[in-house]
Amino acid sequence: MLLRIDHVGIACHNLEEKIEFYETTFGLTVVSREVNEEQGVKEAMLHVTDAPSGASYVQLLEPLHPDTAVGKFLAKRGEGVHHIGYGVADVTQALQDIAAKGIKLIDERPRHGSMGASIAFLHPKDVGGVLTELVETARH
Ligand code: CMX
Ligand code: CO
Repeated sequence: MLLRIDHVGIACHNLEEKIEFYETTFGLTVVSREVNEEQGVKEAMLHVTDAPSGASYVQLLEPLHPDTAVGKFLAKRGEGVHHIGYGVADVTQALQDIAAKGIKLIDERPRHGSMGASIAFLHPKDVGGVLTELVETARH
């Protein structure tokens, strides 16, 4: 079901500062910057590598307001790894298969994610404390 690690989502207070850190420390390149109002974030995708099943990224996330998923996370836990995003071929099918195993879904249906992807989250309580995102990359 899982094709690759699509991205690791990292919560931060200052997106521009963290982008510069990842660029200068690791030589990563920003390939996309977006504001996603629905998810309550300002975010950047930094390309790490390509693989036969698709690319992998670091996703840097700054909250738009304190009362958002990432804003609450920062207040409670501080900066750090917020979620893991796995690539899947068909996010709707994957959600159905995972729900059938009794795992709690945050999203019953896919939402709009970075770079035109369809995304959906699984609840961390049913995934050993890991907020898990499924990502179906946009077709070109
Ligand atoms: N990883 C692991 N556990 C997390 C978590 C995270 N990122 N965020 C919250 N939790 C845990 C909390 O620690 C808390 O656990 P306890 O009950 O044991 O204290 C519990 O989940 C509830 O936390 P909360 O602060 O009350 O937050 P909410 O229940 O309001 O929301 C969650 C938690 C996961 C449902 C919410 O963050 C969510 O819907 N996330 C999905 C959307 C998202 O994260 N969008 C931003 C990224 C967008 C993108 O990747 O493109
Ligand atoms: Co993500």
